Amino acid sequence: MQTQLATQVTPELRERFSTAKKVLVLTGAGVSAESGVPTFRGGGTSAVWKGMPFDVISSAQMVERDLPAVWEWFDYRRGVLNQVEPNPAHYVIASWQDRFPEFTLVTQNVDGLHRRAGSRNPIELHGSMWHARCIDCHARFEIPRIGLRPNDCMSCGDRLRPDVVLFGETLPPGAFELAFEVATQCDFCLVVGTSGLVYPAAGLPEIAKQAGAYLCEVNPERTPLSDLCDVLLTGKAGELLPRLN
Ligand code: BJW
Repeated sequence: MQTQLATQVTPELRERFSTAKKVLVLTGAGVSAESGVPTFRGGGTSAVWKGMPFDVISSAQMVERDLPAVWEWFDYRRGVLNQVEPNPAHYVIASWQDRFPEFTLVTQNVDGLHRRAGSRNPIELHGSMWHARCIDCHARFEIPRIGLRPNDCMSCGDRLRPDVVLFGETLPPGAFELAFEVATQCDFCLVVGTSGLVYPAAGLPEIAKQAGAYLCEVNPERTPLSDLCDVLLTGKAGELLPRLN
C-alpha cells in the first residue's frame, strides 16, 4: 500500500483515530521543536557543544573520559529547558490519555516536557535529563530544579551521571520491552517528530504495522519510516496534532 501524503487531517484519518481503541504515540525531538528546544539532526549549530558533535559529548566514552564536561552540557540544556514551555502538541497528547480505552506515550525525549504538559506515565526510552544515576550502584535521584543537582550518590557516595541513554548504551531495563509489547497490540500508531534513525526506538512503528495497526507520521520532512506509514501528515506537530481532535 502507498503512503498517503496530506497537509490536513483527512476524513479517513479522523475516522481511524476517533474509533481507535489502543493508541500508541511515539515522539522524538521534533515534538519539542516548537517549544524552542533544538532537535539533534535539525541542522544549524545546535547539535554541537563547544566544538563537539552531540554524539561525542553524549557518549558513554565521554562519561568515562570527562564526566564534568558531560554534566556541563546537561546543566546547560536544563537551563535552556527552564526558559521554555510545553507546546500544543505536548498538551493534546496529554489529553488523549483520558480519551482512549488504552493509550501509551513512548518518547525518546529526555527533556521532561511531556510530563510538564500532564502526561502521567510516558515510557521514557532514553531516560530523563531531570534524573541523575550513580555510576556504581545505579541509584536514581531526581534533579528537582536548576541548582539542586546532587553531587554524589546518597546511597554509596560514588559519582553521579545523567540518567540518560547515551550512544552505545542500553536502554533502561524493561522500557523497550514494555514499548514493544504495546506496539504489538495497538491499533493506531502515531509517529511524531522523529527522524527514525535511532534504534531500537525506530523499530517500534514497524512492529505496530506488522501487528496490523494503522500508522500515521507527523513530520515536516520525510523520514526512513515514511514509506511504512499509511499516511504522512506533512507539517508541524503543534499545528497538526490538535486538529486530529
Ligand atoms: C518536527 C518538527 C515539528 C522538526 N513537528 N516534527 C540497529 C540498527 C542500526 C544501529 C543500531 C541498531 N540498534 C542499535 C543501534 C546503535 C544505535 C543507533 O541507533 N545508531 C544509529 C544512529 C545508527 N543505538 C544505540 O546506541 C541505542 N542503544 C542500544 O541499542 O543499546 C543496545 C546496544 C548496545 C551496544 C551496541 C549495540 C546495541 C541507544 C540510543 C540512545 C540515543 N541517545 C540519544 C542521545 C540522548 C542523550 C542526549 O540527549 O544528549 O537520544 S541520540 C538522540 O537521537 C537522542 C534522541 O532521543 C535520538 C532520536 O532522535 P530524534 O528524536 O528522532 O530527533 P532528531 O533530531 O533526529 O529528529 C527530529 C525530527 O523532528 C526530524 O525528523 C524533523 O524533521 C522533525 N521535526 N520540527 C514535527 N515542529
